[in-house]
Amino acid sequence: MRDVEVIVVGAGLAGLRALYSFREAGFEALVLEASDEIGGVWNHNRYPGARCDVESYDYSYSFSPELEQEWRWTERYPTQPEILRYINHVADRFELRSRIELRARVEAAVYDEASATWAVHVQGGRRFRCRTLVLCLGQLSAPKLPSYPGQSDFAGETIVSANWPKGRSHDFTGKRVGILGTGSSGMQMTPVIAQTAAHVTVFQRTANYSVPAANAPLTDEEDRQVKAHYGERRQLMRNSPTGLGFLPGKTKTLDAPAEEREAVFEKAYHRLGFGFALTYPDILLDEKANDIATAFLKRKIAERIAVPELRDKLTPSTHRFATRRPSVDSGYFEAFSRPNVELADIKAEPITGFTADGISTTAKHHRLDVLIYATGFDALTGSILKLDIRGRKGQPLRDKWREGPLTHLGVGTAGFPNMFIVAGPGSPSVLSNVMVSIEEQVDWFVQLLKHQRDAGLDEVEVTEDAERDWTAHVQERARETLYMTADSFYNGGELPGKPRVFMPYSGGVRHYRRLLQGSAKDGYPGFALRKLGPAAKARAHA
Ligand code: N01
Repeated sequence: MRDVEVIVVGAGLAGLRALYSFREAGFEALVLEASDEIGGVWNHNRYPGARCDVESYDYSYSFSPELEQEWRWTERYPTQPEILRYINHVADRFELRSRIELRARVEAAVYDEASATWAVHVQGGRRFRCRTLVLCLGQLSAPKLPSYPGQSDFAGETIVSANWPKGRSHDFTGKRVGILGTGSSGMQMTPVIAQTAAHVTVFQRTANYSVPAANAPLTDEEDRQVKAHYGERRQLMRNSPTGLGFLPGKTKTLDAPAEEREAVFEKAYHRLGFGFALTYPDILLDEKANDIATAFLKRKIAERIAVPELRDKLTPSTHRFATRRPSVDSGYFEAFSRPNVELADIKAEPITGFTADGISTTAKHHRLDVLIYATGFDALTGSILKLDIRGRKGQPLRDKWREGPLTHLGVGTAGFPNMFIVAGPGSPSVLSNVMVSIEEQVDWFVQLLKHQRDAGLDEVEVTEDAERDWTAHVQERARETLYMTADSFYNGGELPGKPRVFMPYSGGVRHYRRLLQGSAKDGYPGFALRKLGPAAKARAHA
């Protein structure tokens, strides 16, 4: 059993930021990472075309002005390899690697009430003991796969996009490739794979909204401009609802004259990516407002589809714009003009079975050499509940969250003292530029741990009253929006049997930050702060 003050689980963007900040505050922190490389989802999602749909300058750490000035992003939207290079640069630049244990898959964490410490069990038998456990497991990092009858009969190459085999070439020359799933991952990889593959079949269950990325190389002049005003840019991001730096317009959609609205939409569509959803403040709040934005986007999507018979099939019809996560794509709809790209509409013509050489639907048999699952994730709770986490009296977190996640401020849950979650359920997480959310929360945790250290407290634990109220508040805020009108990974709708509750906090990063800061200022209401007796202290140090 090795003793460490703070154990951080996961060496992705959140884990590295946590390690850096805890270390700077004088805590002895150690990161345990299951993989043989750092980077989290950016290490695993090596699929062709993988890139972030948040702009490079904003999808980066703000804690070091020197780092901001030194690093030179090359494109407006960064590719997966570039983000992974950035993450590795940060690890080297701030000498983080000596405090990261790779190939250390945490299987379980058990709270010991007598000593107020966590025992952390790593695959292979190693054990650690820590006072504080920080989960940086990623919000979209537990891949989910479908289970069609006979699926394992397929004898070709099978690839999971979220776990792209390291070193697997992106060249599919001569191959017939099937892509199952049309979320951001499927939409990003389709045009790229189509460039080399002999044939691509895209299996679509639900057509998805997308705004074109308007990606481009970043010029030296742009770089100088951003770096000259980086501080202001960060301030704008932190004070915008989503952390993307876009402020919603003040005029309501229906109050704007139709011509003006069209011009505003047109401009946003060609430049803002996700910002399109914020052109008017009520697009996600009011059905009539949403109808107008949705109609505009449907029209735009149809214009991008050259094959008339495909327009209806590829244009979303089952949900409103932005009630599920839209994509920001580079040439997805245009790819269907290529003679080697085919759409299999598996809602209209469902899959009937898998064979050694492909997938059959009610319409035809699709012969495939390679099948790529781009079928998404068990979002927000999947990565946490994969671990066997046991709190007071041995209560499994899986039992406690059976009806959905319960947290106070998204940072912790009652019965699991000294355990904190970064970018998890109950926080803005997937509804925000997650870099802003990560940094906000990590800084707050550091402040809390310093308070704990200075006051000689052994336990910090969310109270049941606070988590009941916060969880109700998260639902209440979601009910003010249109988010619950569709099944999505925001509300458990992505997985059969998952509790259908809204998981992220939709109140925006700015409001969320005020709540966190208010909590610290007021002495952490909603948290029980305890000193245990000398016996517990002795046990912790035994
Ligand atoms: O996953 P998704 P994703 N049979 O859940 C389909 C982030 N991300 O990996 O809609 C057939 O969006 C499913 O169909 P349906 C980003 O937040 C970011 O694409 O459920 N199909 C859907 O089409 C993104 O939103 C970047 O009917 C099945 C697809 O698989 C999130 O990750 C890049 C199926 C899953 O779409 C997830 O994106 C990539 C089944 N049984 C991803 N089950 C960035 O740019 C599921 N599907 C940062």
